[in-house]
Amino acid sequence: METKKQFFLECYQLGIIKFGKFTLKSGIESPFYVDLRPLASDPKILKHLANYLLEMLPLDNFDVICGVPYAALPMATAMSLESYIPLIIKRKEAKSYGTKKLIEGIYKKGQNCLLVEDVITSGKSLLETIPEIENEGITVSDIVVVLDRQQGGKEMLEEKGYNVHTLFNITEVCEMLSEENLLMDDEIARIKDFLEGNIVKFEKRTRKSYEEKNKETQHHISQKLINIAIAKKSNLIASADVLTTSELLSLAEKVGPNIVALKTHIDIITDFDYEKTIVPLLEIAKRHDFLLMEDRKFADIGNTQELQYSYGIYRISSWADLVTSQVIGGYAAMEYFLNSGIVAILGMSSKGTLTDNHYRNEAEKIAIEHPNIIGGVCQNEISDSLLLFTPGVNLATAGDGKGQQYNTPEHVFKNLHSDFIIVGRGIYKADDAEKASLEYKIAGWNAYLASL
Ligand code: 5BU
Repeated sequence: METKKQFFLECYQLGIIKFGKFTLKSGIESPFYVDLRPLASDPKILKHLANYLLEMLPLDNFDVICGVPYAALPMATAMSLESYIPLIIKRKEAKSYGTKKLIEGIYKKGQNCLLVEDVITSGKSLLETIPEIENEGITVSDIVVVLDRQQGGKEMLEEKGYNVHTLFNITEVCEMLSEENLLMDDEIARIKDFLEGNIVKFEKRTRKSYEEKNKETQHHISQKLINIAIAKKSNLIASADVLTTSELLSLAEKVGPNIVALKTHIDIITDFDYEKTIVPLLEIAKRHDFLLMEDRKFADIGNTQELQYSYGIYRISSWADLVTSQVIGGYAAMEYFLNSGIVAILGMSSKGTLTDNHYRNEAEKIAIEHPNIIGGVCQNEISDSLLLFTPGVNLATAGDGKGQQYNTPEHVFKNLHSDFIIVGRGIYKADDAEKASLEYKIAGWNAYLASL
């Protein structure tokens, strides 16, 4: 059984709430914008929503259900289908011909109506709708609302004697999104300010372009990577999580023209052989002009990491332009990756990751200070003195059923100021990996340009 939070996160994936700067009907500037209409386009979600709403209500009290037009109409319909409480329809404007009725459907005077609304703000539109129903001799005792923007509407209607039931409010929404690293602390602070009635300051957060980052970085690998990005108009790193040398080489050949780097987990290659795996891979990388990034995620003391980096069958230091490393071993443990640029793991994309705010901040301090570290992997915005690499990007799906949580290129470039997206299954599992890599390349580049 899914929790209310899981349900909300599914709804969120449909794009029902956006954060940024929005001018409301009233002219006021709001740090968030809600539109629940997309929920009606997902039948499973709409059905679940109807049941969540019905669960909160004393159903025996209602003879009819009515939705406030338009957004709540499909919700009210779904609730009627799930509960067998008959639906009546309220028009936005009375017909200018025929019956001139405002309320359509079968009802009798004296019946009690459950009113359904998608979002409640000041409560003004509900206050206009209620008399139109009551004028037909129907009473309204209860109002059920999907999302309360917490701007006084609920309290105002309760004072007038209506029972107002709300499924979510904006404070809960912020908490749920923050727990999932989907909302940054400064945005939450701005929303809190807004709800307290203060004028919200929208300082313009700007991001650095590749050219600006190139000028500032000292590390030759960052420069190389950025130069390839600019030349190819690509910020795509394909993650080659395949199991054989032939799959690896074939994927590299197909996606090569569209990527800045190929990310490997070299220890999953079952038939690894330096001569047959690495030598041809280096040739393909050179020919298509991309770098090799070994996602080894080192996590030991410096001495062990040094050995793991250069010895054993993989001899990573001899071929990887970039390596990923945890910074759990501390600053000194980062000294020994001399041939590669280090990408530090600051925050992870998996559900329930332990990389909380405190960990991320401490790890980021090391990443900023250490000359061998060129950037970080993170699901949050990080210092713009680092390059930000963001995995967990997929155009088609929100998760993999194994804890991976996906974002879109738009989100990671605009909100996190990412520099590079890392895409695995979105590309290597596609029927046509070459075509998919081109799609991600274009989507990533356009999202980068739009974020400037
Ligand atoms: P996917 O198929 O696009 O989900 O693959 C993502 C790749 O990025 C995969 O190789 C992971 O090991 C890697 N990854 C990640 O998904 N999330 C993280 O936080 C980190 C790495 Br760190």
